[in-house]
Amino acid sequence: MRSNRTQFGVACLLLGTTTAPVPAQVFSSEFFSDPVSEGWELDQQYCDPITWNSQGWYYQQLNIIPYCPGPDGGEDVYRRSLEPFNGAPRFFLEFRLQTNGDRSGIPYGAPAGLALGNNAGVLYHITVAQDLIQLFRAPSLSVMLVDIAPDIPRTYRIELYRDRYAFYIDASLIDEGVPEGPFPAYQSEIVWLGRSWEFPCENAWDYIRYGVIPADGSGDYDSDGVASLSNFYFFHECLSNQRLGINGSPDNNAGPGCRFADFDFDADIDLLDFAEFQNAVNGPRP
Ligand SMILES: [Ca+2]
Ligand SMILES: [Ca+2]
Ligand SMILES: [Ca+2]
Ligand SMILES: [Ca+2]
Repeated sequence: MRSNRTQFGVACLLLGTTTAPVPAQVFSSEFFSDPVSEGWELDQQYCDPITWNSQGWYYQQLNIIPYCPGPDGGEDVYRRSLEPFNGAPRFFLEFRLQTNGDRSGIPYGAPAGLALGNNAGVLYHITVAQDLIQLFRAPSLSVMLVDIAPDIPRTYRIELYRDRYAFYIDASLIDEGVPEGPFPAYQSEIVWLGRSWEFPCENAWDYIRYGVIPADGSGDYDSDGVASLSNFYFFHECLSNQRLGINGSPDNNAGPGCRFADFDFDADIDLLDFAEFQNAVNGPRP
């Protein structure tokens, strides 16, 4: 039988879960500094990749160096464990990337790639060339190839639910289906890389974000239970039409990554949504 003291502790714990802020449920790397400074583990670098940051982008210049060892030419590879998100009932990954790399590298995981995976064989592996995307999920499933127009950055997004996965490029649903298994689960991780194969390439990464999908129309991008000014960075990105591939402004579909900002559920993010976001941040008027 529990002591009164234990019961009191349990009651406090229960009360605490309803009133204390929830930790942020989203990891975001916006590349205002180098990947390691933003929390990534450097996996490996081959053949002297040239890398730099500029105005919130991370660049990888990967060359072909004849005397270089290894089959892969230049490489610049990072990883992170997804253990904190094990069992998340709704999980997203979104990244924004442009490369000038040739599509001939795609069978070899070049010129740019990002993979979610675990030991149980659940895999979402996106390889990006300047004009072609490959999505590979499992040996038993056909490889998906999507042509894209070159020379602009694209936004890639995976959404994972218990019984459904979806893959988006910018605002368009490209593929959906039944997941091969739960994800993230035991020993899941994310790996991303730049790699040159037959040709040199330059990759530019704007951001990599992942975590719990925020509630639609909540303004709460990081799912910590409150819409706050820290969420404004992401709201403004959805509102703005100043960046290629983001469809801000009235009557445009702002894409799945902006559903959290769409307070009136009409797919666009406009000044009406902004007014609602301000109300959410400031709280209800007296
Ligand atoms: Ca950025
Ligand atoms: Ca928040
Ligand atoms: Ca509207
Ligand atoms: Ca709207």
